[in-house]
Amino acid sequence: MKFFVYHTPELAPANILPDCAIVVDVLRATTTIATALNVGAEAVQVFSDIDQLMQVSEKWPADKRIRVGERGGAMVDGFDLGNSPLSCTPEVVKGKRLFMTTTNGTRSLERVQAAAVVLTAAFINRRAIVEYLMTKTPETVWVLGSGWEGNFSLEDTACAGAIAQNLVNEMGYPLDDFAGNDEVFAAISLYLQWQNNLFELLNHASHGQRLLRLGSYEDLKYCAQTDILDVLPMQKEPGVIVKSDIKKQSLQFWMEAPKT
Ligand code: 3SL
Repeated sequence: MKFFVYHTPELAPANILPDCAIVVDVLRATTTIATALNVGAEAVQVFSDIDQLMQVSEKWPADKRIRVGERGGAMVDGFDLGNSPLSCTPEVVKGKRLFMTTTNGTRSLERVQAAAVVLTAAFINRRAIVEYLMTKTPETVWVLGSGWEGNFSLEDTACAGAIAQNLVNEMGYPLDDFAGNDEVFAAISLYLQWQNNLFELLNHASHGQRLLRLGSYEDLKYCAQTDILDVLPMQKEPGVIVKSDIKKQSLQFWMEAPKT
């Protein structure tokens, strides 16, 4: 496995795609996606463009859709929810499709949506992602941070490092063979520095500070937790992310396979 980290979608190479692309937007799109799917949302369909979201969601039954969106951290006018993962309770989202648009996370998803496998990751579902990679061992893996309007964000690269570090530990890969670019070393170092203080890291992050100004302290606390949800969000068709059970089937196969 060759593992690459790109801090933002703009930094990923053009015209090629990996076997498996993992999009990260810890604050907050991919944390919200994992949370919504974990409590029974039917799917999350992502759009970078608000008008396109309105057109597509208009055709969906009104009682089965929720429009979720933010710009600059604040809820889009006329939408049902902003992008807080804490709004995604079973009462609100179970059985429904979330039509989501966000400033950065949905753009990253669009950048890699043609890859063979597209997953979304955050700290809260890091372990589910690692288990998938351990069982499927794709040849090339990209972790794509979402950043903020083209700029680096601490939390996304730290999450990429959390995935890489856990994988290297579990699989015993020599780091020099595993790392496809220098960013992998940087991401692991960042994670190791902050792994026991992720909430503090999110408080230092520029988007964390933006969210705190908007009153989202509880969101930051929630997004800073590691491995609390066993959910694997996977794209089933371009832009449509569902909860996959592939990870469980594969892990069971891996554990039961006769050792040679
Ligand atoms: O930029 C994004 O995609 C968002 O997740 C930003 S926010 O945290 O919802 O404001």
